[in-house]
Amino acid sequence: MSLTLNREDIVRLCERIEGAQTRAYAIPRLTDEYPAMTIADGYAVQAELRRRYLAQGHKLIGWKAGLTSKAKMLQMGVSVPSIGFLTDRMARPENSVVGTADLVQPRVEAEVAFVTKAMLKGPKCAREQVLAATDYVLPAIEVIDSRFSGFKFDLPSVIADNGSSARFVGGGRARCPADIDLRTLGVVLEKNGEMVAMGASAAVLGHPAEAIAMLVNILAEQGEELPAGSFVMSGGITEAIAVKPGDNVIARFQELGSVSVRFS
Ligand code: OOG
Ligand code: MG
Repeated sequence: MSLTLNREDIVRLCERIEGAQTRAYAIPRLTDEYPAMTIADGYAVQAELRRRYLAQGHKLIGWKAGLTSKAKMLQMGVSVPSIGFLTDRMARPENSVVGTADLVQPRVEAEVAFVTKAMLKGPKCAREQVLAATDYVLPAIEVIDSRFSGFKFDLPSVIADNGSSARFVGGGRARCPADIDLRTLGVVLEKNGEMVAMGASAAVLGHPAEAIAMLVNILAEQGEELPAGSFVMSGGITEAIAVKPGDNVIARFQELGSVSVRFS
C-alpha cells in the first residue's frame, strides 16, 4: 500500500498526535482532514512519532499487536489488525496506581504478553518460530487511550496514534510457552470486584503467537526486526472496558495468575 502524505503532512500529523498524547486532549480523526490517508500513511506517522520519542530519550522496549480479536474489531469497527510500539515510559509495575489526569479516555484490556530470547524477522514469520524464540509469556493489562474524540476512529488514524498505546502492566506468573496450551487460556476481567468481561486466548487470531508472527511480518514491511529481549503484547482478548479514578481492575488468567492495577 502506498503513501499519499508528503513529508510535511507526516510531520504535521505527528506533531498533532504528539500534542494530544502528551497533553491529553482529544482530537478529530486524521482522516477528516486527509480522507485519502492509507494504512501506510498511518505507519509513516507512527514511525515519525517513535523517532521523536526516542530522540527525547524514551527507550523502545517492545511492540504490541492490536485489533487482533473479533471482540475488539467489532467494538472498534475495523477489520485488520495493527501494531504499535511500546516504550519504558508506558510501563507501570504490577498493582500500581495509574493516574487518569494525563489520559483522555482510558480503557483496560487483558492480554497475553511475550518476552523474546531470540531475534525474529519477517516476512513469513510463523507461529512456530515465535514460540521457539519466546523466553516466557505473562499476563498483562493494557491501558489504551484513544486520542480521537469518542474513540471514533478508522485504521489509518488509530495506527498514527500508535494503536492508542498509553500504559501497560505486566504481572502474574511467567510461564514457558511449551508448558501450557496458549490457545485455551481463559481470562476474566474484573472491575471493582465485578466481572466485566471474559474470554479465551484463542480469541486472538486463534492463538496469541499468531498475533506476534503477524506483528513481526508487519515490522518487516517497515524494514524492522524484533530484537531478542522484546516485550510484546498480543492484543486484547476481550473488548476494552472504560475506567475512571477510583477503579480497581484485576485480570485473572488460567495458568498465568492475575495482574491488577488501580486508577486515580
Ligand atoms: C486500538 C488498540 C487496540 C488491542 O489490544 O486490540 C489494542 C483501540 O482499540 O483503541 O490495543
Ligand atoms: Mg491492546
